[in-house]
Amino acid sequence: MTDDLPFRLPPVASAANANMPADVLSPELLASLLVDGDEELAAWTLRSAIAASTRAAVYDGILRDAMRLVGENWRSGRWSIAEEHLASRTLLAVLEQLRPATTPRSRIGPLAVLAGVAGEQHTIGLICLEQVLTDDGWTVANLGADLPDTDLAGYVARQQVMLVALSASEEPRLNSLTDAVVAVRVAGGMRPLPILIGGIIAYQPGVKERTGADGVALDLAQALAFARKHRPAAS
Ligand code: B12
Repeated sequence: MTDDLPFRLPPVASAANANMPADVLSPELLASLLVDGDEELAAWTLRSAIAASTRAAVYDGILRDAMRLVGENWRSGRWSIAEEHLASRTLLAVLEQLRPATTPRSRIGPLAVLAGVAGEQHTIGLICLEQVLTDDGWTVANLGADLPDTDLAGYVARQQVMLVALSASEEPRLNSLTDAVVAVRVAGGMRPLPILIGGIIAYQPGVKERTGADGVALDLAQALAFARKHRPAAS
């Protein structure tokens, strides 16, 4: 009997998804789906949540909370690195399924470059940001984890970049972050290139001043607001 289950199973007819209540998904349920490697059900529930809200709200909310639970269980020793890796791997596959459809608009929007600074391995937040900016009409080049500042600078110098978003987590990455900001400034030359910082390091007081960036975002909603504020007017 399905009533005994702690959650509802996906409807057989996909049209029924539109009627799914938004409160079906909890961070606990999502974390358990991810750690079980249940890509299909996790993707279905997240897709339904996005349909009932916005992508940024779902990623800033239930998705982040679910991964916080994964982190807490990992740190407390309840789950091992194996469980954390499976949850992260499943989430990466789910996010691939949830990618916004590519449209002609997404190829001609202003270019935003995203990167994890040298030494940084957390990439899930960057992928979430990539999708939110793509939905908002940006063309996004997500350069991924652990990008040396010289390579970032070379890319910025070669492309018509309109926004740079850099990510880092731990305090030891502060120097890499500052190096990356300086490298982007030099590569941008006379162009006023807005630089945004995100990731867990964004919670450190004074990180904007210490790195010389233009903005710091604690979540995707703030990142989107920064991107919109600095978006070049359509010519
Ligand atoms: C998954 C994970 C990993 C995976 C990452 C896999 C991957 N491909 O990304 C792996 C195993 C690689 C990893 C490694 C490590 N991790 Co880790 N990890 C996590 C975990 C469990 C989830 C992170 C995540 O993806 N969350 C989901 C996303 C959606 O949420 P988010 O990261 O919070 O991002 C939100 C915002 O910050 C923002 N955002 C995120 N990125 C960006 C970027 C930009 C530019 C902008 C604008 C916004 C933005 O949008 C998101 C949505 O709101 C967290 C636990 C936690 N509390 O978050 C620990 C955590 C981040 N890790 C931590 C640590 C300590 C490590 C290691 C040092 C562990 C170790 N001893 O090796 C290494 C460091 C590796 C490195 N050199 O970078 C600590 C960091 C503590 C700190 N900052 O002081 C945490 C908090 C765990 C903990 N409680 O201790 N980790």
